[in-house]
Amino acid sequence: MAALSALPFLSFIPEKKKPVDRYKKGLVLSTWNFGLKANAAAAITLQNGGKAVDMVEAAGREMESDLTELSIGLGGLPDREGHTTLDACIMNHEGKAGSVCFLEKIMHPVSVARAIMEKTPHVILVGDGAQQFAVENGFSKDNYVNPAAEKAWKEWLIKSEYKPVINIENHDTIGILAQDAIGNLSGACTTSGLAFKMRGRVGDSPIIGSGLYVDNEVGAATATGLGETILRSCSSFLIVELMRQGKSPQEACEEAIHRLVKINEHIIKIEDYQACFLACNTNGDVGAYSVHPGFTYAIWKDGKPEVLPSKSLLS
Ligand code: SD4
Repeated sequence: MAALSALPFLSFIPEKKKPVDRYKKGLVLSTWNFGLKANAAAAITLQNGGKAVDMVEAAGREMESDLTELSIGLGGLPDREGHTTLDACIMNHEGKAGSVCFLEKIMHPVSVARAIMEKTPHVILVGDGAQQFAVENGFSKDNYVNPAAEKAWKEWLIKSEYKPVINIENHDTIGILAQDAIGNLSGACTTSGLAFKMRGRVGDSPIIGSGLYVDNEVGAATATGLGETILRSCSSFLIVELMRQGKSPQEACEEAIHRLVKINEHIIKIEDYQACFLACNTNGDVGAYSVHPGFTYAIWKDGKPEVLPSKSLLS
């Protein structure tokens, strides 16, 4: 059959997006040094023909499978009562999103988020309801407790002082952005949230628009750091909107950090929190910026893996 566009009277029908050279090798970005490992999993998925959404899910699962990791998945540091509770989300190139909050005893929250996105009319499921949905959809319950996380919690209980320290393990969510072989974008975020948080606390990471946002016509952004500061400023949505207005990913991340600092000015001292953003646009340009130095991100581009330091507002 002749291609539709070959028929003159139908020539206004847009061509379906085809792989073009610029996208052939794809792009993966992940927060922090450990993103290298996540990016490698996404790259393999791309090479096996996976779409952007498959790439970000594979990257998230890679990190969730590491049970020694103290800030992601079942090995993560617990809340004040000793329970590890997980937050994750995913967003695809069609603007579909799924999110899971306050999930316990399930190994792969990012995949539960994807199942919510694909199988339900909802965006967010939380707590027991999220766990019930997960089990009904074939995820098994897992009672794993990371001995190192349990030990850290017992030590924390001695003083019970809630004081997140910037740039250390309890600040290491993974946010992942990927562009596939046809240029589509997707993103995911997965975390055990802040260590020793109040029971029931949910951070920015699973909240669409705060910890993650993807708009396939513009770009994508993700965040890490003290979730409360990011939640107050809807940062990932803001970054994408700034890019829509013509800013580069770097300019958008910088402006979003300025806005976050201003919004949080009277709430928390700047020396007491870190907030970090990572973004890309549809051309594959990348931006990263944080309040304090110390934020790093992993990039996989043109087949080359690298970890780069982000610029920061303060030195
Ligand atoms: C949260 N934003 O739960 C997450 C924590 C984080 O690096 O990003 N740590 O607030």
